[in-house]
Amino acid sequence: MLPRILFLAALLALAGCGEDEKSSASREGEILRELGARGRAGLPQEQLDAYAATFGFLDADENGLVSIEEYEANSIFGNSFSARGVFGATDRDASGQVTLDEYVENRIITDEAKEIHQQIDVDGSGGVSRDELVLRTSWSDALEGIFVEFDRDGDGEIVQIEWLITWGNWARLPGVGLV
Ligand SMILES: [Ca+2]
Ligand SMILES: [Ca+2]
Ligand SMILES: [Ca+2]
Repeated sequence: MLPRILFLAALLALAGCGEDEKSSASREGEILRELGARGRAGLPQEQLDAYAATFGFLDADENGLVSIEEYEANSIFGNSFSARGVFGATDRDASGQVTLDEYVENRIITDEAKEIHQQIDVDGSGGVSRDELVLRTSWSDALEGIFVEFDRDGDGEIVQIEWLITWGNWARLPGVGLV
């Protein structure tokens, strides 16, 4: 029953019409949960505490916010293009500062998404193919519509950054309930 529902929802989304926020969010939530997402509910308190502790380390001047300068100085990415990319993706309201909530939310979503991407990429190519996605899910008709939403450059492999973009957008939709 579920694949049929997902297929119809996928067609609606691709057509870009008739997509009310609530039914759309539950569709994306179903997809992420089928892929194995558990979100905040799947994490022990110690992990959430560890994320908060890392935030405290990044926030060198202890003003409760992480600036790009603090992030570049203290994150594993250093002063790099990657650092600015990750910082921008974490700073959801584009205020130029990352709050504790933004930081923890981003770690919950991206750590889980990376782990699941790695699990699904069974041949270790660095990308998820259609065949690998079939192995993981019960999708049949719905698979193609979902695959193309992840494979943003259309080359037939979902590399980690493509996975994180679509996953991150969906996981944060109101009503999905993962963060
Ligand atoms: Ca600070
Ligand atoms: Ca692969
Ligand atoms: Ca791709």
